[in-house]
Amino acid sequence: MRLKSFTAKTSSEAMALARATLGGEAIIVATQETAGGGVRVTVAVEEEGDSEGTALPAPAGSEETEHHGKAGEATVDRVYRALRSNAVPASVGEVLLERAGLAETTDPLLALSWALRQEFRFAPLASDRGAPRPIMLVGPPGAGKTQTVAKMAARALVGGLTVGLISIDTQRMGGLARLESFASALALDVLAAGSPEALADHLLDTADRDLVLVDSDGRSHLDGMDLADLGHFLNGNAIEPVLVIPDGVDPAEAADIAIAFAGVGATRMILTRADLARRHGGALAAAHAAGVAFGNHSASPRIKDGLAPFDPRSLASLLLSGRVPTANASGAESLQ
Ligand SMILES: Nc1nc2c(ncn2[C@@H]2O[C@H](COP(=O)(O)OP(=O)(O)O)[C@@H](O)[C@H]2O)c(=O)[nH]1
Ligand SMILES: [Mg+2]
Repeated sequence: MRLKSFTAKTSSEAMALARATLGGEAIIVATQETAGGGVRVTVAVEEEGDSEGTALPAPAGSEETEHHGKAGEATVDRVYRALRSNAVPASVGEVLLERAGLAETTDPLLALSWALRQEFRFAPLASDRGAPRPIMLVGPPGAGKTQTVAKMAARALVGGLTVGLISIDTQRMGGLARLESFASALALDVLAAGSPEALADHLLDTADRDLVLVDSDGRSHLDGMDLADLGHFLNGNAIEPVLVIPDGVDPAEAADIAIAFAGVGATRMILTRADLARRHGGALAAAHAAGVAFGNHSASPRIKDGLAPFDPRSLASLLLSGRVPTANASGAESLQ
């Protein structure tokens, strides 16, 4: 048995293409919308029933993909087992497996890196280089937002940058105090902003800093009013909201969280508590469902351990071995 995919504008067109090419024996194993607005149907075919001579040319606007990269069965099987043990949802796993099968390598790490590079965006924050816009860390309560602010501030200071710290977490008991205790260890002040207007004033006060970080109180992804209120603080486009999401969350819930925070403008995410989870499928589900890019990754509560940037290879390593390489290796570059 072998897998083949057919992509067309609609699922019935893709299925008609599959039947026209393969005859009645095609068994549909997955149907999926593609990023370009089309539909991809994956079918399983018996080896004997498949004769290249009978294949019809693909109609205009459709394409047929054969699974015949160098990867081979053992490589695809290793990737399959990694995706399954990470509880990666089937809809995401099928696309990754299909892409891994097309990779021109027999190394599972490189095949999965290649598949991840095709399917996800990677946009790590470089706190040692500053940021053109102030960054607000947003996400559910307890996600690790304050810890992330402290890690980014510490990294920036080590790199010789000037840092501004603001918090809109002014209502909750202890919310501000937690950031203040990190800040005093770094010899920084925290400006408290209880309203969007106060935040706008503090942004003016800190406009000369290389990096301005805004800590926020946790918001519920199930509460539209709470999120709309957060939106007011984001001040149009003036601040970049970055989603902080804990690892090990149920994939469907993680997807809902990411979609909700993408709704207030988050386009990339920082994954925290990776050291406390063995299944990283929630992170993939979140990024895939909401279209947010993989930013950075935290695997320790200690400030000095900082954040590691994500790239396809480090994400593949996390999925295959539970570890992220310490050096920012990017061997995936050697693949096309
Ligand atoms: N083990 C571990 N703990 C973390 C990590 N990031 C954050 N934490 C812990 O998670 C808890 C909540 O973090 P906090 O920054 O206060 O969350 P916030 O409510 O989103 O601001 C704290 O106890 C942190 O020390 C991480 O990467 N690994
Ligand atoms: Mg906090």
